[in-house]
Amino acid sequence: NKRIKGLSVSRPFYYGSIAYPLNGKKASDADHTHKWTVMVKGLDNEDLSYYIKKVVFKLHETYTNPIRSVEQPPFEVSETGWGEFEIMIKIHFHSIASEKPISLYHHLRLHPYEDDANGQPWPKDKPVMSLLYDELVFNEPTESLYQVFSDH
Ligand code: SLL
Repeated sequence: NKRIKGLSVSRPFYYGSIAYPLNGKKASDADHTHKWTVMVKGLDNEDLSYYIKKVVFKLHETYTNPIRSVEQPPFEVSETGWGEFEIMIKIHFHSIASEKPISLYHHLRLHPYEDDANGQPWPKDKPVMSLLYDELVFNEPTESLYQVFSDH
C-alpha cells in the first residue's frame, strides 16, 4: 500500500452536539432534563463511511457502557441526561488508509450561553446546537485511499 509523496488531501466534516430540553417530558430517569445527540457527519449529510470505519464516543462515567462504538453511519449517539461534560470522539479509518485513529474532544452543550441574536432570552423549547466544522488532513495518503477519495 504505497504512499503518494508530497501530496496532501483533506475531507471536510462536522462534529458536535444538539440538545433538546425535555421540559418535564418523561425521560427514563426523572433527573434527566435533556435529550441530546453527539455526532460526526458529512457536509450535506454526505455518507462518510467510504473512509471512516467507525467512530467511538466516550461518554461521562455516569452513563452505563460509556464507550459507545458506532460502526455504521449515522455516526452518532443519542442519550438523555442532566449535565454537560467532555466527550471524546475517536475516528477510525478503513485499513486501506493506514492511518491512526484521530481523537477529538467535544464539550456537550445543553444550555445556551447567551440570549439569541434579538437579545431575547433563549426560548425554553429551542434546541442548543454546538456543531463545529473541521477538516481531516491526510498527508502522503496511500494510493488506495487516494483512489477511494477520487471516486467520491
Ligand atoms: C457535571 N461534571 O457535574 C459534570 C458531569 C455528567 C452528566 C455531568 C448522566 C445521566 C445518567 C448525566 O447526565 N451525566 O445516566 O444518569 O455537570
